[in-house]
Amino acid sequence: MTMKIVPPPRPKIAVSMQRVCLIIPPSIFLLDERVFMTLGILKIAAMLEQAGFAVEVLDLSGVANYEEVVTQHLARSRTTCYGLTATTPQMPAASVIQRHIRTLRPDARIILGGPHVTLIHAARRHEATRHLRGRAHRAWEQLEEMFDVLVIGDGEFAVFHALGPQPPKLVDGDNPASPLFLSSHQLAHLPFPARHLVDVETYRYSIDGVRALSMIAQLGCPFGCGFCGGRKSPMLRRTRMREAGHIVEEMLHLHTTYGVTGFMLYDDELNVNPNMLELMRLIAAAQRRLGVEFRLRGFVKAELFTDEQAEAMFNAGFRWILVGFESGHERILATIQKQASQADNTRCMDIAKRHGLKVKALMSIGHPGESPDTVQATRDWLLAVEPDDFDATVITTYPGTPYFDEAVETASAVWTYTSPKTGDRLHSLEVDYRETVEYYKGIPGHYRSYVYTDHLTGDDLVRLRDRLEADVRSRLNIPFHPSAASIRFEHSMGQGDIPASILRMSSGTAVTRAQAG
Ligand code: B12
Repeated sequence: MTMKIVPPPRPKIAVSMQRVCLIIPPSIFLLDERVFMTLGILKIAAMLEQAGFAVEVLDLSGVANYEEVVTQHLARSRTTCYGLTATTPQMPAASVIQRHIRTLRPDARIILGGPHVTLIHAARRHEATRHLRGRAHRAWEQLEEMFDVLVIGDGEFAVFHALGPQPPKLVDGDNPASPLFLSSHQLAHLPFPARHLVDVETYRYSIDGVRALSMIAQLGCPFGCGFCGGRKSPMLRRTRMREAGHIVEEMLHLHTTYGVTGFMLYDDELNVNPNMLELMRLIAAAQRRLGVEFRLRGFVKAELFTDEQAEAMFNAGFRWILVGFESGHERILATIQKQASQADNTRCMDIAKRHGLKVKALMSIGHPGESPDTVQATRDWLLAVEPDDFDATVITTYPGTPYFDEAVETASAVWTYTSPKTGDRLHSLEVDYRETVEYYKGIPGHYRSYVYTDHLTGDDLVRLRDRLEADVRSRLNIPFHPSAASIRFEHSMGQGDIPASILRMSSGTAVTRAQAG
């Protein structure tokens, strides 16, 4: 099947920069950083390439001496514009990179886009509606000091405004009324992420032994879970769907370009898409045409899951699904605003098993009202439904989550969220995102909790999490994930160029391994 991809209209605004270096900061807290590439910034790269820009991508994922790489690059490159992407836990590394650019290239323009800046803005906007000037305002002002332009929300069109001769401090792609906010229709006509600008071979992920690459097929999740970022950010909340044919086209592109037959679909919830069954049918049909078998993995929402969906997913090549059940306790499920009851969750497990789909259950503790009893209930539920794999994390109250946005300061640097459903409380510590790497799913044994409840301290939560994981794994015979396999690059700083595993350029100027010193 070949579907004609209509290029989006070229942006009609004047740009003053023609060379752009896009930077992916490292995520030192992850077990292995070269598992899933950062697709958002590669979508920006694809738009810029299509518009004729010279684009470099500096992929610092897994690069231990990333500061040296940045300084080496700054010493040699003629680029005068740098675009960084960052989630909240990447901000400390992004801050270090920003400082190096500012010091060595005082005239360069530095742009920040991605989830962190988008969510800080959403949190600040919400504070303003509550007539507050609190921690989100403070975090926003820090970002304004550090960066020349802040791009929030969808970046595909917004980036061209950030590159204009006199860019505004804020380019807002997070407003559905703005032409910068993507519609479903536009989404299906944009270029695929410029994966050729990162070293795809160094990203290693497999599904049932089959090498896989990740994709984003749709955007946005309409639900209001208390722990989830972006419930007040249209970019992350409004669903935007690509046509099924366009998604399959991307799979075929990955199959022919990189030889993969595995696909991890990173959409928040595949079954909020009303056309999900059609998508599954098209994926199955594409395999029949090619005479190959695909293996897929993706997320579903428990209470929306049906036998029909499960059957269609199996026929499309899914053997695994991931489900954010979060808790085995009814009151916690209500507090979270998960919309799924324990019965829904159990039913979802049954459906998956009936259709040969293995389930990875995603669980979290540290919700408002969490207590030894509720953690025990989560353990008991897991043992009762017997998922094929699971993880359990301690929750983090990032900006832009209801747990952050709706909290009030109850002691110095302590913020308390009270559930509107149950009145249960969650306390969190104020964090300086420039300095503190705060994450909830990292290397087991390296957790630190920034939250506590009226019943459990932060240390209790970490201890109970560790015990829950060890107990359930041993009883269900689910091994711990191997941890020694991660790739860390230590780029040797000699006379040579930065290797292609770290730096790539558009227009056929990619540095090859052979050229690299
Ligand atoms: C896939 C995914 C992962 C994958 C891969 C991450 C990766 N390397 O990309 C894995 C499993 C590794 C992962 C891990 C984590 N994730 Co995650 N993840 C996602 C998910 C589901 C999709 C990301 C995506 O590709 N989105 C689609 C692209 C198009 O969007 P985008 O990246 O935001 O990029 C757009 C704009 O932001 C903007 N933009 C981005 N960068 C730039 C740069 C410039 C210069 C410009 C102009 C614009 C721009 O333009 C892009 C195109 O529109 C999102 C939720 C979501 N639906 O977005 C969560 C999400 C990004 N993850 C989240 C979290 C919390 C985490 C973890 C911290 C969890 C943990 N371990 O503790 C880690 C952190 C990982 C890291 N490297 O920092 C949060 C981020 C919250 C925050 N405050 O930053 C999100 C938003 C989920 C949520 N709703 O809460 N994650």
